[in-house]
Amino acid sequence: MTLTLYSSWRASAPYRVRIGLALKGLAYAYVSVDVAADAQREPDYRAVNPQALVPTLVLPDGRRLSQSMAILEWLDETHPAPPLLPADPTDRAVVRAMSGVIACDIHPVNNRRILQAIMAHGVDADGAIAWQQRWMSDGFDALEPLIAEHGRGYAFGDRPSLVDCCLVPQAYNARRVDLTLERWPALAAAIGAAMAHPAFIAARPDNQPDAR
Ligand SMILES: N[C@@H](CCC(=O)N[C@@H](CS)C(=O)NCC(=O)O)C(=O)O
Repeated sequence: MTLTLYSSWRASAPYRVRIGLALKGLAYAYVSVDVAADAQREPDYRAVNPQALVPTLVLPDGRRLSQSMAILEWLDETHPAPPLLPADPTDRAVVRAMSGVIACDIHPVNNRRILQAIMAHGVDADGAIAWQQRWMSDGFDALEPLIAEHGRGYAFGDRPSLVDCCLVPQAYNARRVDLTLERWPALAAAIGAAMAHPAFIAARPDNQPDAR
């Protein structure tokens, strides 16, 4: 038995985990959940993940892990090389903080169910795009000086870390709402570097079996 990832090609939280799996060189079975059709809310997927969100990683012994950041930390603890977190505790805190700007402060307010909720309260399609651009811009404003300070090729240091696992999928989301990155040169450079890495190429949405 192997690892099984419940994923959806364009969804950024599973994209983070695909990057982590590829960086660790781990093979996995891919199960597609059609988030665009809200298949994550169907009873069969709720039985896998009661929160009705992707990703879920099913371990060879059948245990299920949810929440992309918990999954990435599990991957790093069980397969330490190459590391997703630096060795120094202070550096680790910085990497977690930079990742948290995306995973805790940008992504949750732009998630599908949130967009559906604000549109149900009268926000139109253009308003929903402006909403996403606003929160992404806020987060990128916060990340830019941190990447300028800590990045040496990648977002933190000279090798891919947890930050890049979050940043590249977030950049994919930014493109989907026409948010260009000229205002954030350090961030754009780190994204460019990571996107050329083979693990990030393998994890790309258009390289997934359910891409369309
Ligand atoms: N904090 C969760 C977020 C998971 C999440 O929001 N996944 C999105 C796709 S990126 C989803 O399943 N959205 C479905 C919905 O909003 O109904 C994680 O990091 O895994």
